[in-house]
Amino acid sequence: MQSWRPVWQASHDNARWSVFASHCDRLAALARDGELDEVETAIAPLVDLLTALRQPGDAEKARVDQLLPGVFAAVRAALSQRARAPERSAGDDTLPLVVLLAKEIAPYHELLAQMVHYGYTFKVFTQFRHGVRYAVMNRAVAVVAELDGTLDEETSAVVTELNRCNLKWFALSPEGSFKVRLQAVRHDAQGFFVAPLTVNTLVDAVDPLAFESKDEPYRVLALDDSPTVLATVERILSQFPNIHMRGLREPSRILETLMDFAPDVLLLDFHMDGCTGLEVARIIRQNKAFESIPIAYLTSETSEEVQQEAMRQGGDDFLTKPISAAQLVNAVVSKAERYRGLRRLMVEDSLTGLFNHVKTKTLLQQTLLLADRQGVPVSYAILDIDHFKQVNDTYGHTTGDKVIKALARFLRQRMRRSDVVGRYGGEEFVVVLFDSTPEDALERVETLRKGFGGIFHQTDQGMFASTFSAGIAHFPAYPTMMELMVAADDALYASKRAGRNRCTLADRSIPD
Ligand code: GH3
Ligand code: MG
Repeated sequence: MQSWRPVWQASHDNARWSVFASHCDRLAALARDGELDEVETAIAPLVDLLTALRQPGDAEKARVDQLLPGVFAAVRAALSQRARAPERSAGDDTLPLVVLLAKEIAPYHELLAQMVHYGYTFKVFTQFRHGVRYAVMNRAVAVVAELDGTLDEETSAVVTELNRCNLKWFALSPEGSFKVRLQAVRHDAQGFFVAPLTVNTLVDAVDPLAFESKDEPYRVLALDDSPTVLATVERILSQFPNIHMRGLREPSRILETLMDFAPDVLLLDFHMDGCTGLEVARIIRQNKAFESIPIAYLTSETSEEVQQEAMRQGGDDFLTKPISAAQLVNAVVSKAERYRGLRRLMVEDSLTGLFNHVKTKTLLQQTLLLADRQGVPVSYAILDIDHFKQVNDTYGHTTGDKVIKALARFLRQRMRRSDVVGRYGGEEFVVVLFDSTPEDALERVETLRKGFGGIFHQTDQGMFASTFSAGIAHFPAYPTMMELMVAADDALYASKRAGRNRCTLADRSIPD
């Protein structure tokens, strides 16, 4: 405004115009960087006018006079909006980000409110270009782009940019015709939603992207008494960052190394000094813990008969020397993948992917042993959904399952890596908090309880919220696994008796 007054006073003074023009450029750049859409839109015609200005005069002055009030109004509105809580975002910066590019914000208020309960920062942009820039700068886990039933030119440019930046995007369309789905697929859409978009659908789609298990590298143990063979295997496998290899030359150390390194695949020399690979395989298979670890023999043996006998005795594959890189890597990866899948099946609960009952108890026992050795406290909590039978009775079993899955997802997201989260069965969950005092555990479980109660579950018969009750017991106050479990169970029932939707701490104090 200060630079406009001099122009206004002398509308034929080019120097004054150019100071004013530079101020407008600066404001436009600020608006762009600050994603102040309204300001950017308001100032654009002014910048255009000033850029094209050759012989300024009264007509230009009148036009600027017309445009300026709009710019000021937009700046004022943007400033006051900044002062208030942001209207179009939910969540905080540490949570994974999902960006929605939509024509209007209003239809998504509910989604905005809900996504934060599911552990996401969620932002809606009506200016697609700004949304994309925001998504790129903040490494969004996913972008959802609303289509008008077709991919218009602007949306097409936007998703091309997303693809270029390696961001995953989903199409959201009012209709799901083959034609529009085909368009989306051709633009590398990760998925396709037909409006209206519900929080469950969105979360189910983006969860795998946000919580992609950063799988640890496959561990490969190679037992061979020849340093040359070990070096060759190492040279080949070291080119793959997702494979971690360890070499061993002494067969006598196989069991302790298996225990310590826990490989996903064992490469076993067929002929060694002092024993054969077959004998080593039999020793390994006699241990329950290693009865299903994949074994691939490294051998120069080409006799089919010998190979068949080796397979019969617990081998899974033969890699003939000289080892080919492709053959080795294929064998290692395919076997490791299958073995991991198998182990996962054995420890996971199929509905939720959390640890199952047996595995949770094993992990609890291990955690207590470790805590005892290190002298750190452990808290153990049992969570049970309140009136879950009513949920099933009112909304059906499938909705009941969704509530269980929602709680599982919620727990997984909110827990630390060192914590154990398991489903004990039914609507009962367990969390084991390593290095956690009773006060810390109570605070964390209370936060979970309140957060879960804020989630709305959508059904055809409307939305509802669900709660859980919890009981927490503490190690070493309850020094054995049995005592700990019984105490937490009693505390849970105290919560239920006291009216549900609360946490109770088992109250035995810690011995001196
Ligand atoms: P409370 O507040 O006392 O815990 O009451 P509640 O209704 O939650 O407890 P109750 O033990 O009476 O009922 C639990 C119900 O959970 C009964 C069972 O049919 C149901 N259930 C158990 N496992 C599953 C499951 O995997 N999926 C679904 N949908 N329901 C399950
Ligand atoms: Mg229950």
